[in-house]
Amino acid sequence: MRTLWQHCHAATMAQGSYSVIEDAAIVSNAGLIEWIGRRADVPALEIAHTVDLNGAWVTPGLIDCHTHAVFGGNRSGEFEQRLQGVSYAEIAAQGGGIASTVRATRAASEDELFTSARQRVQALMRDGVTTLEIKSGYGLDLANERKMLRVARRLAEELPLAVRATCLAAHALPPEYAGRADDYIAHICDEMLPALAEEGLVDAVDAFCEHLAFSPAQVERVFIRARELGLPVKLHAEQLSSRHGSSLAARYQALSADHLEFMTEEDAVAMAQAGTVAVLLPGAFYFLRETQLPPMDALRRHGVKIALASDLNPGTSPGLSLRLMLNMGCTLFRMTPEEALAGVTLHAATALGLGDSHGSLEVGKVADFVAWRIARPADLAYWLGGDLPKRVVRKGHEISN
Ligand code: DI6
Ligand code: FE
Repeated sequence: MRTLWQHCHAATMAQGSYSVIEDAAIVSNAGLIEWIGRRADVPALEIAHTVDLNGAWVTPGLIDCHTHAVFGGNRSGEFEQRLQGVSYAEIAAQGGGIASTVRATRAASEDELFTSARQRVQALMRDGVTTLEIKSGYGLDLANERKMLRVARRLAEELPLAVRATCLAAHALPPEYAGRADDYIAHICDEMLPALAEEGLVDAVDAFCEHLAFSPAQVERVFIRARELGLPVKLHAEQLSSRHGSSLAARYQALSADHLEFMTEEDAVAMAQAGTVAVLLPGAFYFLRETQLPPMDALRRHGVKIALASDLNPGTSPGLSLRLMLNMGCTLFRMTPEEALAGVTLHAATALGLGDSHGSLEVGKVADFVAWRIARPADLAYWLGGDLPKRVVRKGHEISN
């Protein structure tokens, strides 16, 4: 059943630039984009429905390529502590931080996690998000990591959006392994990853490479196992210090390395050569009141693809708006609105291994798009969040929002 969407302008984001088509039309068929171009050039096809978009700007559906949307509890109490001068690292050392969310997540049932995550995911969807990544990493044992990943799968079944599930078992050391980080890494490699992969719960494998988490050597063991299992890898790297995790990620053809405030020029070269996407997370930078900026010039100079994401998590980025991240990417990291939009469309798709099917308005890609009632594409990065009038189309069907 073909639908013709017309009376719109399209920012197609092909090749990661606006690539505007004025007075555009889109033909969707069987969930895919069958044709896109100028309205005057629509081919003679049998059309079942015609939709008038009233002059809207159409962009690809937004993609949030880095979230920890499934978790128990929240950490607003730690937020208050941090505002009184206690650092994130100090809170972690006192048993708070990630460990406190692990306790709350382990204590929650799968249904409770599903219900709280659905609310947060629906908030992101109100910004036009049609594809989302969700990481585990607050269970830190087989049963609880499985519980989180099952919630991620269930969200995709019950909501009109695509979800990629990433296993982040190497997020933090669980208390039962205190002082035995290498043993925990062995447990991840020998027990957790094979079981979770076998159950079809894992689309990619991530780790946290940092002094307060895991060393590059430990991360590498996880990467080797992931690759043996046929799973792509990603990495939280260079968030609080430089450990060249992003170069390590590039050596394993990682889909992305994320955070990256402390990365070096050599890391950027390695990532460019490997095609590893730089996922920047301005919400965490802002919320932790960091001052070290990611090296935007080096990333641009070496042609690293740059994505932007919410990092939605209870500790460092309780961010429920991807459009707010567009603004922060521009204001804090000096991205252009065009770079920012590419960062939540085409480059975000690439960071999830979906670059061939999602992230731009091109023939053959999934018909996920948003028709925004805005004057110019830059409006998407201009407003500080809020609910912009729009219509959201997922796989060729309009969804209510
Ligand atoms: N970096 C982050 O910003 C989050 N995880 C990570 O590796 C923080 C997670 C948390 O504090 O709960
Ligand atoms: Fe994260």
